[in-house]
Amino acid sequence: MNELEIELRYAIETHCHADHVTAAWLLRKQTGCKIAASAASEIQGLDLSLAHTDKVAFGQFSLEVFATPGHTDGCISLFLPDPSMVFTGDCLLIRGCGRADFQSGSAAQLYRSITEQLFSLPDQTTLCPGHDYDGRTASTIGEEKRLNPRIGGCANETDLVEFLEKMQLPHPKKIDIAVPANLKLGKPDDEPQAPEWAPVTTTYPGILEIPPQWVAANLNRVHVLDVRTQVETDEEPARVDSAQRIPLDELRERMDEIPRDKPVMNLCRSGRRSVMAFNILRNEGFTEVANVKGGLLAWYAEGLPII
Ligand SMILES: N[C@@H](CCC(=O)N[C@@H](CS)C(=O)NCC(=O)O)C(=O)O
Ligand SMILES: [Fe+2]
Repeated sequence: MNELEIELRYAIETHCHADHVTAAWLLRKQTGCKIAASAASEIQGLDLSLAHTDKVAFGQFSLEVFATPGHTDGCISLFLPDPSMVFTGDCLLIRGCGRADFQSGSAAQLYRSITEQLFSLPDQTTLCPGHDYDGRTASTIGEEKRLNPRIGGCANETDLVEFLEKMQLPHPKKIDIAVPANLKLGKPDDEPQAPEWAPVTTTYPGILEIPPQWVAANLNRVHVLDVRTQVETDEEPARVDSAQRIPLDELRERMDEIPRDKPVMNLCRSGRRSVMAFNILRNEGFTEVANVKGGLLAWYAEGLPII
């Protein structure tokens, strides 16, 4: 999210899930977003309790809350009018629907939520369900009205109620872990600790990154590894004080020369090739290693000291 400069405003739970543990608590810890769900979900520790017809604004958009009970009695769906999209949680799924045989579910209520509320949205509305067990991500309201095998076509309430009763699905494999965890927002029992050796952040591909300003201010605590080529350093001899130089193409052979008593901060011209050095060092068992974000170009741009 940092990379894409996206600010996460809300993590909205459509209901208290029964088959996987929500990431809401970790997302809030990481980003400061607010966690929302319906009051009827009985989830504890919410920043925002939502009710039918509430609106959740973000940027130029606003999500409208629909109470769509049936799978659980706290289920909500979220409707975005333009572009027309609806996030249905486990109420209406792609060619399926939520089951109604646990967590105060009711098949009759589910029928009403789908037919009276979701099916009253425009046919072209994109439907994004909470899960899809076959990897599909979107459908439309019109498609599900026609083709949903449980509630599409001419299905009436009895058809759906009978269908759900007769399915006899096994309980979700993780229900005994997921429901209690989700009632407390997915807060882990053992909280993951931020690394103490440096204020690193993790990029989307899993690279630990460190701002050049922090490295410059903590040079005595870290080992800077400059992996530029010999030609580059001949042409541009300026370097970070105390930096060790090992060109990237010699790194694997010269691993023994890198001290292991301090965190290693990899540096190159632009911060691209030093990512490769990060991966090489990680494979060699270095745990406290990071990539200096933006490399020497960022170092110069920040006016940080060089020799
Ligand atoms: N195979 C899944 C099934 C989970 C399941 O039952 N999911 C619920 C949503 S929490 C459901 O409504 N499923 C509808 C269906 O499978 O048709 C698991 O064990 O985790
Ligand atoms: Fe669910």
